[in-house]
Amino acid sequence: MDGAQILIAGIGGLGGSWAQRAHSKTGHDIDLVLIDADETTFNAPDAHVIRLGRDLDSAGCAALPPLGEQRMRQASDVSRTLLDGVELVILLTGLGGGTGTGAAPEFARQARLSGAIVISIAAIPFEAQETRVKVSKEGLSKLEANSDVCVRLDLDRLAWQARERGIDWRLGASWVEEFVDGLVRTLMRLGLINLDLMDLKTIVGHSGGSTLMVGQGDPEDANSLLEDALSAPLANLSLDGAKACLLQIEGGPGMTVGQVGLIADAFTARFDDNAQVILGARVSDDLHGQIRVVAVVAGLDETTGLSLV
Ligand SMILES: Nc1nc2c(ncn2[C@@H]2O[C@H](COP(=O)(O)OP(=O)(O)OP(=O)(O)O)[C@@H](O)[C@H]2O)c(=O)[nH]1
Ligand SMILES: [Mg+2]
Repeated sequence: MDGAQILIAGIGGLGGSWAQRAHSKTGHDIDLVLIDADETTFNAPDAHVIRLGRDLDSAGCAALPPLGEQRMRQASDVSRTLLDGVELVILLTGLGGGTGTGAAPEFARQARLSGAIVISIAAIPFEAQETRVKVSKEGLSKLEANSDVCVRLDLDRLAWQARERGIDWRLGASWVEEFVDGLVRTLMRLGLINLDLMDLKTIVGHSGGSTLMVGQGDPEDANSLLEDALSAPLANLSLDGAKACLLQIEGGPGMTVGQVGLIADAFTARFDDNAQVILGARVSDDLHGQIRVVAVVAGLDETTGLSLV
């Protein structure tokens, strides 16, 4: 996908900080936009900024999603200019507040309208934050309706994993950075077998739930790689019966066709018998003795695997 235009968008406080971190990891060929009503989010010199509302203060959209949505609509001229020529938007947001919950689905809608594929990564509030969970649900269904792929991140699981590593949960989001980085690399670099945006479009065109996975590990141990990918803090991830998948396998110079085959088998074992799998493989000098797998999985049964309870 040479020369494809990718935009990372961070919406609201949490989404903005994740987007900044993901952007600094992925490098400079990719644009970043931060969207918020809260001025404190905009401390990245290389970012485009969409300010929501005139009277900016640190109150954000005061946990009012309709306000976030309305302000995003009012900014549609600015979005249109920014989205011109963009082929893929990777949208990061935390649901449950006003800005992310209200503005993210509207920005996703605007991005799709301008012809981009939209992959959203949305954090679901901690279970204990009951009001926020309630607020997030409406935003989530709108965001799913307006995205090609919507990945749900479970903050409880993310926090638990961060605690295990002894870091603050907000910093524990290195997982988010790796995830975005893996996805961008998959789409930007040329592989042994070439994957491109049309392949992604084909896969996300399948109806049903969809998600994304990234795993890294020992080339000889396909099952641990799959486990690594499944240990991601995604909400209720299940691959059973998936109907389509874009699978990119990236390894060091010693990677063999046999390893690629075994890994592809492990990742697709629980898919539907007739699943459409598009496989890409590439050799990267920076991966010594390691393999990284990125999978965009679609056509999931929404009622079983991915329901938000
Ligand atoms: N416990 C806790 N949760 C947080 C914190 N910051 C963010 N979150 C979670 O992340 C979600 C989104 O929060 P923000 O990104 O700050 O919200 P926002 O989109 O900026 O919305 P507004 O500020 O209300 O306009 C919340 O619903 C919480 O679940 C925090 O400091 N503590
Ligand atoms: Mg905020």
